[in-house]
Amino acid sequence: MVTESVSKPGTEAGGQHLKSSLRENRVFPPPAEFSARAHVRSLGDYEAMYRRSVEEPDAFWAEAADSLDWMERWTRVLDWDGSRAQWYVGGKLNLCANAVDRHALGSRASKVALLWEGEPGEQRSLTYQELHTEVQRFSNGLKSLGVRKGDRVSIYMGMCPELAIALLSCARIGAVHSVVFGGFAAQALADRTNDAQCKVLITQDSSFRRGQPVPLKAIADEALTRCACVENVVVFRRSGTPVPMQDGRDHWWHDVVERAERECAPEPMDAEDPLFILYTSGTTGKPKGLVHTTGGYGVGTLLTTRYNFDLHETDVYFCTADIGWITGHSYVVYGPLLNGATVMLYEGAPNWPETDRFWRMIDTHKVTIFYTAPTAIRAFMKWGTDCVRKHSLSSLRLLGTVGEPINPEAWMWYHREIGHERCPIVDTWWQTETGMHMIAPVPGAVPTKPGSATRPFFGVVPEIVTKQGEPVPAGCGGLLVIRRPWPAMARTIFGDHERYVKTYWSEIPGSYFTGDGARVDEDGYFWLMGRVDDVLNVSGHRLGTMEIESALVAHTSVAEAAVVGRPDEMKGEGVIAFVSLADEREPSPALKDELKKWVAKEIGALARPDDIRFTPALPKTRSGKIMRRLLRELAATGEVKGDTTTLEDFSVVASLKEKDEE
Ligand code: 6R9
Repeated sequence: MVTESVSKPGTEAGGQHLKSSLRENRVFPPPAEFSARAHVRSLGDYEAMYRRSVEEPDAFWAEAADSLDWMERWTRVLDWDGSRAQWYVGGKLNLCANAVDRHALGSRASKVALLWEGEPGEQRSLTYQELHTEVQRFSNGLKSLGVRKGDRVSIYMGMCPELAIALLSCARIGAVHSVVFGGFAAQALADRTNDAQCKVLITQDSSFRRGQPVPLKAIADEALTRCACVENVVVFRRSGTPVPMQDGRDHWWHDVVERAERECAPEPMDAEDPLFILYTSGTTGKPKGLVHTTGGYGVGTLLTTRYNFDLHETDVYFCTADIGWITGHSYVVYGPLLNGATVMLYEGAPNWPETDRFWRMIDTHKVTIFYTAPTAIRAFMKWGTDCVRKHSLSSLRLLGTVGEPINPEAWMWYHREIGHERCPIVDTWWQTETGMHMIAPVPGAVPTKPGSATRPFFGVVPEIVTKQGEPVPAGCGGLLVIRRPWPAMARTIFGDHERYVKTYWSEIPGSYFTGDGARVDEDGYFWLMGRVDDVLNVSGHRLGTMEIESALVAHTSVAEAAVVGRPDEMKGEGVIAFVSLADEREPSPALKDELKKWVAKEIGALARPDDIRFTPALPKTRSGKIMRRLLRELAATGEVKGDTTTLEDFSVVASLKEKDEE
């Protein structure tokens, strides 16, 4: 039983630090002074709005859509046949015009849109008017390279204003952007660029991370040897490091915009025209290119940004996510800019040159809203409070987290050390697929509990069910599903609608299958418990075990590989690979190292295994399936207690255990 107690903001009920979120019972009501100025000011107001949003969804989402400027009004809010959703049917709009033009041409012309710090310390800011100019010129630049409505554009850059400009320019001319995180390796970039059949690739010479240049153009060049679809490459000069330019294919960003006309009218887009593709890991080796469309995504990100961050005109908003992930798409670029916010962008590492970099930036730029990941918070905790307490942080009024469940200790530290017990913490549960926040406390209204994402956003109907789709009683764990469509949902997997329907809408018929486990307490609060499939969450980044396995078996020394997650205090989950070697290859520490490096080179440093364990064979069921459950148990605890009755060869487990005891 979970017992609830209400405490004043800033006090810990019982004064205890509880390890397990299952036993967490602290409740933090929204600070009164925060609620007084919030968009939604009481739990009653939230509940009334929520009730209306689910009882009259069409009316709710129709009203929400009025926050965007439409070129042609839609005729129906939603068409849904169980596998294909169409939101705002017949509507026409342009999201770049909504994110930029209407602010630039209205009262926000001289308001700062983007505030940037490079890792070495440079600062730049662009007003909405300046952003408008830059976006129009780059849009024309893309057109001059033959990019047309519907064409796909691959983007492989670091965090800088030009990255946001690249996304917005694609949106302006109706091209579909496919951003690949700058930490991915050449092969991953090539695979994604080929899958989406991108015509153009936008990159930069290099960016900075921990004082070192990240050679993006060089990595892109390697990827491009495997991408026949790419005709033109645009290279932004960020650092000035020399890079080879291929005649006829590679063009400097500054040359492209210099030649371009100044004015570019935004393309009228159908509400259901694709806006972007973003790849994410699934349970097979092939990442899924999730397709997000224009109207519903715009409405969903605009509304969640406004309510969940309680965004106001004077806010300075800083989300530390890279634009290469969905958080960066929805809550660095689209959501905040659609609302006309001032958005802070930072290029590099949080501990460069010192561990107080974020806190320094918050004070310098008077950041009011700060949104980061639990894994980052755990790193801050490790770095100690000295570097935090040197800074005032008095501009902050709201904190957010995303990417993985937050442990209550990290929540409390964030609350105390960064929020000074004055800032609500908004724990946002959502996914690449959902496009927008799905479960999160509306901060002026919903009391928070450390470790819980709390309650659903308006119009979202989550439920916990068994594998058979039966509802489970309050307090019991089960599968998290979403009962009905929402506007920012991904519409399909690029080129594979069947996989989309099978993965998301068939597992529990009639519902969206999230792949997460969760439970609900008697206050209707959701407690997320992690993935129930073969997807790992390493430092808030999604990784498919199969992707890492495919990379490993591509190495000539490897016969077979199985990858599992192991609980990790800092990263949430660590990557453990069990590897059986090809004939005549001998295990050695050198080979371990080589395989770790190999994975980092094939996929990216984020996928590098924390540990590799050699084994003569992998434990399999009689039908030949690798018994991951056993391996997970072994990786976590060093022993296997679970049921092994279907195990093919008991000696395999015995030998794996011996290895562990070495
Ligand atoms: C936005 C994003 C999605 C997966 C998701 C879940 C985990 C994200 C969470 C969370 C608990 C939160 N996740 N936010 N778990 N509490 N607040 O991270 O998208 O990269 O697609 O990952 O991340 O497991 O299913 P994505």
